[in-house]
Amino acid sequence: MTGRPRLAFLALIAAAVVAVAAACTTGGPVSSVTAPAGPGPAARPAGARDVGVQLFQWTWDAIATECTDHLGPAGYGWVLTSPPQEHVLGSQWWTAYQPVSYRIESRLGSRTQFAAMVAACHAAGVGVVADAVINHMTGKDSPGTGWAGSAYSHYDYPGIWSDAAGDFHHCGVGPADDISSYRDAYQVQNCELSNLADLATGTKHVQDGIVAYLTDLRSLGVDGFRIDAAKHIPAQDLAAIVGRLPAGTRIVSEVIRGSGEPVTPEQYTGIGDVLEFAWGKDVTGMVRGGSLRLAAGLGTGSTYLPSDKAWIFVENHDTERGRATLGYADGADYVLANVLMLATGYGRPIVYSGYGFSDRDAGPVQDAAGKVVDAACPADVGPRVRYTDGEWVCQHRWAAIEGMVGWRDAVGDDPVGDPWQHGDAFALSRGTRGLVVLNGGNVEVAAQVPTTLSDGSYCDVAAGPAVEGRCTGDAVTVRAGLGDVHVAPHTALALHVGARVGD
Ligand code: LM2
Ligand code: CA
Repeated sequence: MTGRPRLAFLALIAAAVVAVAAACTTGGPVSSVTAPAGPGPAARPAGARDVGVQLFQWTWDAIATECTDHLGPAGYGWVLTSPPQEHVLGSQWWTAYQPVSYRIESRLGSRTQFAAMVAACHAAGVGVVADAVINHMTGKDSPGTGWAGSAYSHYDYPGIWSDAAGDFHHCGVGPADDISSYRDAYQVQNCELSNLADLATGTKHVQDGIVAYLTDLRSLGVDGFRIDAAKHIPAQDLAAIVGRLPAGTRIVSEVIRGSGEPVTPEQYTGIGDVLEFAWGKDVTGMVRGGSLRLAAGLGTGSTYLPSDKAWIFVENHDTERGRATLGYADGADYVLANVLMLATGYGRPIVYSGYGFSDRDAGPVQDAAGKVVDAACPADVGPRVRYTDGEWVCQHRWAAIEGMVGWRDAVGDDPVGDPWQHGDAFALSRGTRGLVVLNGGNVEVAAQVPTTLSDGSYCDVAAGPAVEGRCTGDAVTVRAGLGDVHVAPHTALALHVGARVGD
């Protein structure tokens, strides 16, 4: 694992914080910046803070508050937002994936709110990655009006794109130009994904428009982009677009690995980082099958993207709806998968945070005008296996997950040590700074686990973070290289140098 990309990202956030400070003194649009609630980025070990959180369908105002009050203090490095551009009307969550224009006006908030959110997150030491929908426009066959009032039809977006200007692909496959085979690279990149008007991303005009949109978001302070549907954009087109963005723009391409498919995640590593979908899929099978130790080794083989290019996740908004990966309804297994993700040395982790739903299409709670209501985490923060429709799950605040984010922050780039196994229990260490013990079995494990942590008393941060030297959960004693641990069935225990009792 290399530390350099993390350091670069950290430097980027630091630069952004300085830029925000400058904007404040000159009376810029970010006057409502609040001071960070926790220690600033400088107080943290260099190279850490690589954990992201996808706050799916959270409004800009709600993200701003969360950055200040929770994400920064907990040690999250960056937040992934839902798409910020104008979109089609409708109550479903996926309206965000049908752009009507590149105005930063959506039911998640206005341009001003978006800029204020970025500023607040930066002030809390949290970077911002926006979901960029640039492969396509709408999938509506009849004309309509977007969220911000822009008129459009399927292949005509006044002032932006039109068929007359040659801005759309028409691949000539089937009656509707839809992708029918993922084994055909031409179709995947030139036909339509679910009827969504496919932009001719190879043309200069289209590239100019997309560069203008992404550059505009960068001017609002955004650090980087998740490139939605990157698999459907030829890598050379995406490279041409990204090559024109301001230096330091963070890119993570969404290229879903599919067996036998000609378009692969590896083809996009020259452009930036790439989401490694195989990790979440594989961890799901291994945790369900009780193979925690195997799961901890994921990524050490050669079938995944190189570690320094890969971003991993247990689930995202699509896999959650496809039920292909573990989710909150899986209870303890889901928590263990998240602990493994945060403990591993492979890739960069993204924690997912969504809302309860019984209908796959159901959007988040909206007011009478269709604006999304600000997220509020339940008083009883979880984990639970049941959430009512629209209730915010707030996985990122669950004790074991939040505690492990702090753990990862503390262990930084320390290497993964030799694994230890004892029945259904399994331990993983990171250098001399952290130890995690997972119990995948049905009985409590009581054991003396070898550790390179120095002698002392440590808080089990999997039960929640340490606050001013006091533990939320139990304290664990380390003496002569052995940790005296008791781990309940299907739970984890985590110790690190930054959470010693009394410090
Ligand atoms: C993605 N990544 O590549 C997003 O992560 C995924 O959530 C998006 O699909 C997809 N690509 C397009 O950006 C979602 C959702 C679809 C939805 C589309 C477009 O999963 O169900 O499609 O957004 O809003 C919907 C309808 C579909 C219809 C389409 C066009 O479900 O039946 O197709 O709109 O009107 C005729
Ligand atoms: Ca395409």
